[in-house]
Amino acid sequence: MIELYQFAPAWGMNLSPFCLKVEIYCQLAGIPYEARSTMPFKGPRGKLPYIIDQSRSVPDSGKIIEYLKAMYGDRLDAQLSEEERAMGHLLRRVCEESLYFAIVYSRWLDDRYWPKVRQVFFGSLPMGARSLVSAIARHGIRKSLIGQGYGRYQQEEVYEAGTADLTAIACQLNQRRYAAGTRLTSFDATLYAFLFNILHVPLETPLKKEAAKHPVIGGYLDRVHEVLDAGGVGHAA
Ligand SMILES: N[C@@H](CCC(=O)N[C@@H](CS)C(=O)NCC(=O)O)C(=O)O
Repeated sequence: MIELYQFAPAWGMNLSPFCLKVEIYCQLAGIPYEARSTMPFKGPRGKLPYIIDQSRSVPDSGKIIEYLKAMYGDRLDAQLSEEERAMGHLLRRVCEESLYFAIVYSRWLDDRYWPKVRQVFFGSLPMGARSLVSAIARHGIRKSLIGQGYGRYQQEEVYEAGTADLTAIACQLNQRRYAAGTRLTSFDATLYAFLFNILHVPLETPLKKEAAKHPVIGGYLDRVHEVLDAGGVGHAA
């Protein structure tokens, strides 16, 4: 059984889009796994998720999916045309290389949402440790966002960037049933994980308000959810 190492659930859900992406991929592809809660510093690259399969440790959501395809068959993407693959790739990059950092900003740096986020992530720590550990973690995130770029923006500029990403995603979803076209693929694991983490997390951020303005985004999440409820689309290789 594949062990998937990720953050413990918070608000009853998986608040890490990269970890949720791997869960959704496994569920769509019909690959059994066991979720294990851990902390990033315990992972081979200091980030989550990573998996352990047959004593082998594989970090990074993208590499994990490549590994799973190689080991258990490419159950979702084998039939993709070059054009479909390109569209899926572009949507994935928008989510992972841009939208992700707007989500991180909204949770960790925006003072309107930080108290709620601090409570859910650090609330179980004893009072003294809670302030210190959460301040250190917030400082680390601020530094990484400054390195990435969004940490140097004005607040409204970060949300303008995130809004532009969501508008572009909604426009694409208006033209196709799933990320790459008519079939569910690995790219939907990414798209679902990121959009879910905006629309279903109990923080009324500008990103959530923007996503809610595009019914096509909620409709897409519902469509994928139906397939997940039905047990995914993957068949044993
Ligand atoms: N490229 C990595 C990104 C993973 C990532 O950024 N994970 C975040 C959580 S969503 C993390 O572990 N952050 C902790 C840290 O940077 O200390 C992947 O696709 O798995």
